[in-house]
Amino acid sequence: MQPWTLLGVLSLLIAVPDALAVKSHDFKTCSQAGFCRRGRALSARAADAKSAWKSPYSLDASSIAITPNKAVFTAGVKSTLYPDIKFGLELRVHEDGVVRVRMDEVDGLRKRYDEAAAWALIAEPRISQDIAWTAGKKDIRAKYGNNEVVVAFEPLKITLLRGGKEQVVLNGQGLLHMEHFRAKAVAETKTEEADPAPEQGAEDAEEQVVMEVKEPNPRAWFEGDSEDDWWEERFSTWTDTKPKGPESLSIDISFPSHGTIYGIPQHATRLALPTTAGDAPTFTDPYRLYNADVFEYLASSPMSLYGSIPVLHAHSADSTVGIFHAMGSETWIDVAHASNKSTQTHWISESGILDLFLMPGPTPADIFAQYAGLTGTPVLPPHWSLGYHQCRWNYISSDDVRTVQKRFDEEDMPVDVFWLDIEYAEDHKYFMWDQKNFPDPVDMTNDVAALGRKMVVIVDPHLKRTDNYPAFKEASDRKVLVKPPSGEGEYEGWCWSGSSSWIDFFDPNSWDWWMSLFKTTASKTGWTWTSSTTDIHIWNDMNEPSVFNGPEISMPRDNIHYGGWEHRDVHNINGMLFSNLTSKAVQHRTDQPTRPFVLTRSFFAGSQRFGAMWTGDNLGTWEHMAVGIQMVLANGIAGMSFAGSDVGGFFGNPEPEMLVRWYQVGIFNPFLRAHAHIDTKRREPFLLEQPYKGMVKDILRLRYTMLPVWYTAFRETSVTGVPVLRPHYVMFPKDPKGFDLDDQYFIGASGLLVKPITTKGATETTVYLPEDEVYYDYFTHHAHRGAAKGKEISVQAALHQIPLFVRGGSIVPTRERPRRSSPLMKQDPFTLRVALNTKGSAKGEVYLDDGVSYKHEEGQFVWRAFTAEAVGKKSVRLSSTDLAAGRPGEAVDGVALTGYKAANGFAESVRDVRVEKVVVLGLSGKPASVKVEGGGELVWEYTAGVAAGGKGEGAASVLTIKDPKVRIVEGWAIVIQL
Ligand code: NBV
Repeated sequence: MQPWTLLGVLSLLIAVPDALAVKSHDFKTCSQAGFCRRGRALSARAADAKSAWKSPYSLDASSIAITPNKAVFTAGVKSTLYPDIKFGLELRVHEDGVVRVRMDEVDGLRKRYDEAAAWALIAEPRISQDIAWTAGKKDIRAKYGNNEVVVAFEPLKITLLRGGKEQVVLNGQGLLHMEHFRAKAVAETKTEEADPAPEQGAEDAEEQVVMEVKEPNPRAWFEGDSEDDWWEERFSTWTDTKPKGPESLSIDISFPSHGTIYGIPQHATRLALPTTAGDAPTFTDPYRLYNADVFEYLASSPMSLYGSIPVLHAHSADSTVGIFHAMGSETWIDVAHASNKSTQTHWISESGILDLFLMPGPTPADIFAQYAGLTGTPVLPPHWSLGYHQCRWNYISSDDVRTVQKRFDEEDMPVDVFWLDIEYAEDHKYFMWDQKNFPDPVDMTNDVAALGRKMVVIVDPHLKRTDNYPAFKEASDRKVLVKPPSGEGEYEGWCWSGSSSWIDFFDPNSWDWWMSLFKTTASKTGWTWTSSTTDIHIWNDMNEPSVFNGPEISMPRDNIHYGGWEHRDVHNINGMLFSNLTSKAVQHRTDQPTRPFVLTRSFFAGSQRFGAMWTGDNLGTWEHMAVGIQMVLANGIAGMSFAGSDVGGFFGNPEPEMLVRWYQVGIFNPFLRAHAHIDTKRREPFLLEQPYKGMVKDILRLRYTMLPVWYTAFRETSVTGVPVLRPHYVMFPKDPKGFDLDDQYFIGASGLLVKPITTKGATETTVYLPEDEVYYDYFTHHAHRGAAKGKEISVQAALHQIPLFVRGGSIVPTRERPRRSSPLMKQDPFTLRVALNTKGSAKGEVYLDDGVSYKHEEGQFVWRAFTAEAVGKKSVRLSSTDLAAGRPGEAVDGVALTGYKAANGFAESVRDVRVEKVVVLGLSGKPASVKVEGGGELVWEYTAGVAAGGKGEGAASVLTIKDPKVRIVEGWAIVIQL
């Protein structure tokens, strides 16, 4: 091992909780990235010039070509600075109103990377047939619905309007700049000396400069006066050869009617993005999107992290609009507010074409649908993956795994999954078990699976370069490894496995082969993972990719991928392909596909279709606990709902109070996993002293009781794209008081509102109630009343308490029998919490299927609506109806719903599952009788209290119906006579 590698590895292994600090010098700031520096300098010049600034780009009206159906137009674009360079612009409006704007250089010296959309999009979007572009003297425009797109010719400016009001403006500030390809000029310098003697070479001539006579550069006003890092760029000890020269893309995107923006994950910051430019910006650097393995990242920073989704929402009380930029190269985004009602952003990318999707909204829900229409919805995960995952770097042997499982069982703590980090693999050759410590991987997995549990095992993308490692050998033989800048041979870098290479997943020749490795049965054609079982699922880490001896701990940008593209062109997409392929591999390792679980650290637009992500190596600090929530919310609104952060914090040794709070945060993340660095003390929940141990047990059990809520929320997001965790602006888009809220949020459409505590020593907190509605404390049933203009309430939040509320008007299905793992809950009865609203009604739903197969696509599922309605003044009717049957023509994942029927094997398999308890909160008085419609009196109890319909606050009235003898799969009604 080389000395620097050893140092690198050692520094990674040493966690110093007291002096935790990111190694900022490992990563570029904008001023250290040539193209970002150039982009910011451009906006500085524009700002200095104020109104005198004019974009040199204009549309050549004579070149406009409109397709015969009038739906798409193309036109030439020119820059006055480079009259000979041609650009092409194309605009199309999709059926759902999304506007796609593409611009590329035409007949350039080289080709710009134009395939990012191909990796992110699910299909070529359908173009609207109802749109007609009309070209006038100064612009070309198209009206559709309440929207209009106007493309002004000179200077080029593209505006999306709604109801005549500007929503999105491109190049309104004149910062569009597509650096065209050019030949590297031999510096033309004039000297006062005579021309060099003919026998002297050109190179010598360059060196002979005595005094340079500068010619004024007519383009300097726009692009600066020097070839700033055009042809070569250095960072620390690395040199990027930049053979293509400058090719960056700058574009300003303004939202004149929107004062708050969200999205562009992944950054450790607030959900409502703080400013990076303009007056007194919060951050001095732009938000960076360049997938990176940032060691000990800061809890508040615009620095890049492991994944990138170039999606942004701009929001106001009137409307929401969205942007998706299909861009795979490094991108920096400045954010400024011209006023508190408008936002300006400036996107600076290293390479690639302009391929921008304007999502017109006008509500957040519309944007989720529009974005899902482009890149797909989150996957419906295996049900067990919503349970608790126990991870650590590392469980050191198969016996260690067995002991940990035993301890969970002894303490009656639920857990679904045990994880193995990199030390299971011999010499970090993933798939290859370390025989000494894991002599019996299949038996170990079977022991775990005996209780319905699963294992997740890490497979990193760096392949140890040794011929006794089939994954490397076969990849090398197939020539599917990423190439060095020369384009010849195999790129070699350092990672856990020492000298390593990386598969080029852009190469289609790698796909089937990679998928074949995960087969658990032997194959005649190549190596397969026969020492695994179908109860093993996969964790993909280090896929940014992380390269210990590479620039910014990653791959050199001038490395070469399939098709001759440079790594810089595809860097942000690269990690996604690895985990997407792995997900497909796990899905198809059996003849009948089963739902895969793959966790990825790196991700891009489209990753949501394949698996889950986590927020990487967080620190065991309160700040990291808090920002983890904000990061998970931001991922959700960018499509990546299945997200969580390491419970406990990866680095450090959290004290018991922190650990308890972290579990409270974790159970309200879609993905719930505890994880810890190799140098930390063991901290499995059963190791805690009382009362902490009991608290964590209760917290985990709470998560398990709520699995029906989580799964139902996942069903919805897998169809609509509306995130599982819903921030206030998504739920109440018209309430400005909620726009900045990111420490409390709703879970799906369940009506559950949670505010996890992330401060030390807290005993109470405030919770914002956004409407004039009753919110019931989930545990105490205390009825809090909000106000039409919003209201803050104070609530108790001692260590054993979680501020969790049920919004009046919701019915929440839970399963309250403690079990050791989620599959053991399959036949468990349900409890329904009916939280009446001020009008005395409520609704909710539950979705169930077998949780592992794709039979739900054939109609094998149970999907019920629960409704409570006031019937006259004297009774409330609570009923269960079949949502599948009630919505003919609708489809789930493209498959028509068939509802409950005899052939619905899943419904059959749970046909005896009962509702064992119904709790009705907020009734106006003691019932006279409670009966199943057409049946006899039920057993019930009533505690008088505050009624939902009144103005009162305090303990709500509670009706508890015991065992109403109704089944979950069937229609029924319970009538409460008052
Ligand atoms: O594989 C070891 C760790 C893993 O535990 C962690 O979750 C990843 O984010 N991995 C990073 C590599 C090294 C971290 C210092």
